[in-house]
Amino acid sequence: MYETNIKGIEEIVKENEEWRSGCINLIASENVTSKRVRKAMASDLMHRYAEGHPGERYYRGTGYIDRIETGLKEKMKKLFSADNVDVRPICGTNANQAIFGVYTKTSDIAFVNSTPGGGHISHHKSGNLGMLITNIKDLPLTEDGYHIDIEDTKSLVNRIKPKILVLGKSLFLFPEPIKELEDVCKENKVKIIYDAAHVLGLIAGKQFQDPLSEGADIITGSTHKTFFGTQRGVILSNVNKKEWSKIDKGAFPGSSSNHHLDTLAGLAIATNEMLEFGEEYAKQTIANAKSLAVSLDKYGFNVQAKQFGYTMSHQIAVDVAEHKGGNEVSKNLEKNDIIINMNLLPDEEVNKAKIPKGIRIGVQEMTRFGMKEPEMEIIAELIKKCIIDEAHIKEEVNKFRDNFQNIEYSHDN
Ligand code: DSN
Repeated sequence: MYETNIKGIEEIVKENEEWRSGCINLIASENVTSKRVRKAMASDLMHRYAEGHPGERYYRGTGYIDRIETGLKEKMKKLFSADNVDVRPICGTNANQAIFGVYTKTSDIAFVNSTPGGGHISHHKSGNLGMLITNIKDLPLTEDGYHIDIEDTKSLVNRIKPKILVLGKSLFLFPEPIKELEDVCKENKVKIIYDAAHVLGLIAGKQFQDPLSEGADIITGSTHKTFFGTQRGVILSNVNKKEWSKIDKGAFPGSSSNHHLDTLAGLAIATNEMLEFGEEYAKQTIANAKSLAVSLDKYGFNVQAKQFGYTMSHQIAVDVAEHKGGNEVSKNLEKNDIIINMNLLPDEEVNKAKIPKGIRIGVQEMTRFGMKEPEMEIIAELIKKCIIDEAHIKEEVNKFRDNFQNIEYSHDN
């Protein structure tokens, strides 16, 4: 049913807010922002334009925006030990578009993670890389499906000589083999682009790999999954000035015009929060993911990558084929206010995307609400009750979630 009446729309917004506050959200690509970040977004900045760079805009009236953007860039450089940063992409896909446009021309070849292997849509034929080039090859995986096969990749790089190698993905359990592939890429003049959208906050918190120091040429990412928001994109790199000036043009005017100053101010506050609380938050997030994996395994769920300790990130993957697959499981959980997404697993065909056997679970949002290992055990038990016992648990979920309403790792409280 559609709502066109203003009051009706406002009512939907309110209802969504209320409903969400009772849900256990385990979507791996989302997070919540602090009250201070939200306040900065609901300001006059949302009406303004600021193309170009601070101090050299194509618009007048940007003095305050310039101060925010300059400060944000300095903080990002510090957080990621990067000489260059572009905070203007309005999302991760937009950041990827800026980079892909700089480093590829029609006849070039790219290596990426496959969709079942976790690769993001923007890296693929149907996404923005596919709009630039057609020759996109999937990186080979080891038998377990959650790691890139290093030796096979090295020989493919030597033989095929792609222009870019895109690491990082959406189903992202373990660090990528950047160090191991750095030499072969350098010898063959292959640029390593690392899409950190999912793990940006874990990198900022120094609990995941450090892509730039390990040999990646460029990091792209979104700023709202394990990072503290707002929904935007970022590009980070230590390439030389001449190369960076091409990336700069890729970001503007290449892939964006104005860059949404309300979310820019929010991101500036979120970045301060990351500098202050990022390490503690990232540690807890990863500990929570492991704890949830162990508890789900204990209840008999087929949690993936057990032989590798399940995960080193905010995510876990579960094969729920024996429970009617990811589509059914995610729908049943949603009916009980537990929100997750169905997900292809590495050994599935891409045409199964709407009926995959897997689910992907991310604990970063519930961690931000202050949950720790004991709460992960409760969440596992709730999932077990819903999926294995087929019990109605909505009220139990809402009651449990009631105790976790404050945004932690912030100065909200
Ligand atoms: N597709 C999103 C995800 O859920 O991983 C990222 O853009």
